[in-house]
Amino acid sequence: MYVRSDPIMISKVFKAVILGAPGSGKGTISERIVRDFGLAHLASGDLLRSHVSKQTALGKEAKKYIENGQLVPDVLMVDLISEELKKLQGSNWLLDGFPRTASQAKTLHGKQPVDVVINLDVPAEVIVDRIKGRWTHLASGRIYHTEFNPPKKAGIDDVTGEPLIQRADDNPETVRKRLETYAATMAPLVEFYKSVGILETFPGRETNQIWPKVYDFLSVRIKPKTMV
Ligand code: G5P
Ligand code: MG
Repeated sequence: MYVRSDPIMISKVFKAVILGAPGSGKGTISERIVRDFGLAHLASGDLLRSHVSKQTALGKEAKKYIENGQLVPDVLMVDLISEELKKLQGSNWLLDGFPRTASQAKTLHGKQPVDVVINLDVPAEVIVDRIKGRWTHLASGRIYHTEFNPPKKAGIDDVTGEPLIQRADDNPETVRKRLETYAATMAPLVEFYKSVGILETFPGRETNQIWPKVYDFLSVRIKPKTMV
């Protein structure tokens, strides 16, 4: 007698991108996505800051752009992210800060098409105030804010006990330039993902208002680890 075996489970890898202006809450929402959905988180800014801090050749090159509020050239970013994505083969992942231009998005789409693009739409006036209060743990990318989510002890990372830093590009002048750069480059990027049909925009002024909507959106696409 023929006994049917269990159906083969085809486990498809879930790939997501989070877009949004500087300070819109990409890192903050990403931390919650990692916590609740278990995706591996790859933040292009964290990777670059690690290269800058280690003074690698890429770090030395990227520093000039980052500190001027400009984008690091596409070719450097595509190489950096492609290498990192190779390490995540077989895992569900979330890209934060990459792609940043239509050209980066098209290259990524040709190599690793993503399933969803979460676009945070937060007004610029909210952002400028937020960034002033941000403190970062450089090694992990963990983010704090003096009022919104302060560390247990001022200036100290909750998990490692190491000192927190204020990012070199978080001064008001560079933040202004970063917002200008974003305004000049985001439209073709958003249009590209709209044309592919995978862009979902989440407008709002507060992360705590936006997050439940992102959670609901994701939870019909990937099984949550925990309930909100
Ligand atoms: P990054 O590192 O990708 P940005 O500029 O895109 O930098 P950033 O600044 O990291 O984005 P975010 O992640 O969107 O912002 O925001 P966040 O850190 O979660 O939140 C900001 C602060 O607000 C935090 O302190 C948080 O706690 C607080 N906060 C969150 N929600 C709320 C809220 O509801 N209320 C309040 N009061 N506070 C809240 O890129 C850096 C540079 O690297 C280069 C570029 O030079 C870029 O400028 N780069 C690239 N260049 C080319 N191509 C790429 N793909 C590149 N990627 C990076
Ligand atoms: Mg960030």
